[in-house]
Amino acid sequence: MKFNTKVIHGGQENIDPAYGSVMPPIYQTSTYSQSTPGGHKGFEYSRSGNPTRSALERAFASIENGNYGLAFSSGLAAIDAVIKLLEPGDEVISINDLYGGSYRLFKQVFEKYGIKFHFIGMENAETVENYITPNTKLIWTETPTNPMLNIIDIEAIGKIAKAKNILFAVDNTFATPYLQQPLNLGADIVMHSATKYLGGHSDVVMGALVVNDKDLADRLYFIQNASGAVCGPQDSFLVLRGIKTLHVRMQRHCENGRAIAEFLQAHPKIEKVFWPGFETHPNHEIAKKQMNDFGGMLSFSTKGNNYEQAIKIVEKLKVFTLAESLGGVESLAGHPASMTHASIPKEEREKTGVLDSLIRLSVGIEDIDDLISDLKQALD
Ligand code: P1T
Repeated sequence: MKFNTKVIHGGQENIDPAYGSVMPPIYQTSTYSQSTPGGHKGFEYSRSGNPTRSALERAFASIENGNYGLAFSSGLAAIDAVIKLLEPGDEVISINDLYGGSYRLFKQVFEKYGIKFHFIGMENAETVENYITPNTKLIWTETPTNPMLNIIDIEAIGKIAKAKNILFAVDNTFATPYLQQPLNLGADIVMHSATKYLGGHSDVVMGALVVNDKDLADRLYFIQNASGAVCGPQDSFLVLRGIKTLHVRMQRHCENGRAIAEFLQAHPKIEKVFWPGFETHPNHEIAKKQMNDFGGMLSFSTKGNNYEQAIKIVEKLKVFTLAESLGGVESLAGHPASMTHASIPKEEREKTGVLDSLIRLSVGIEDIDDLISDLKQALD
């Protein structure tokens, strides 16, 4: 199947042998009857497995071109499961520009358990090699990164990781598998905040992991069940429904994202627009190589690096909603320094460019004229 067919049918064969329903039933049950201990039809308790969640997990695997999918109660719960593969003394090389909540989980939860994190820029893939020690067990990256839209060469880092037998995980939340499929490029683990584009409608919080290796999948399934951060059947249904329109939504997100990036770039009050589609973006060529288009996320700063001015702009927006999160059909604006990335110390976040003047946009799929007029009136 090609991608646009997979989003609708991937992993969904024979979904309801009982009545042939086209969508999987929502199995709103915590447990399953057994004829004798162990005598069940494949499911015994919904933390361990639920048929609606299984349908979604097969869809996750299908769209990322992987063998095994796992669904969690949030994106952070999915990341939590990955880090629980490690042991005290292990080291992780992580991208330094990443979602504030991921940074907080690494620094404030897992460092307590003796796992060491190195936060570094990976725009030049070879930089990673300088931080590898015999204890390095995981390389963690986002691409495009949140919120600076840096592009990391997945294939190049995949080769470095493979040569040293280090696990390589890519948070594919911003790109989605419509734009790039990290497992095809050498990643071992793909992670999603499915809350975002996969769900697509800002009505559910969920996380996903997809892997190819059976042993790795078994270890993650063990953690998923042992730690228990699973999602419910109703939410599984919503994300399955969201995935069915991922390709058409992404197409429009990309079109609108491009038009807004170009509008902002030409605006006299704007200092800089961060969007991988510009030829002047430092890793534009890598973005072109590994992505099918450039997505609907962008960030920009206004001239003068003025906190009050940035706040005034986001308050004035009317079609764009000022809110955390991204990837829904509606356009959202955020102020990373005080919202999504407030858990990263100011000194650390400013090193990666998350200044007080930075505004992040999740460009939705509304009419482009309304979106541009809205930005224009707010900037004026
Ligand atoms: O919010 P949750 O579903 O737990 O996912 C966390 C997460 C992980 N990775 C990336 C790249 C993310 O953007 C997120 C969540 N991000 C936001 C809420 C935000 O507004 O950036």
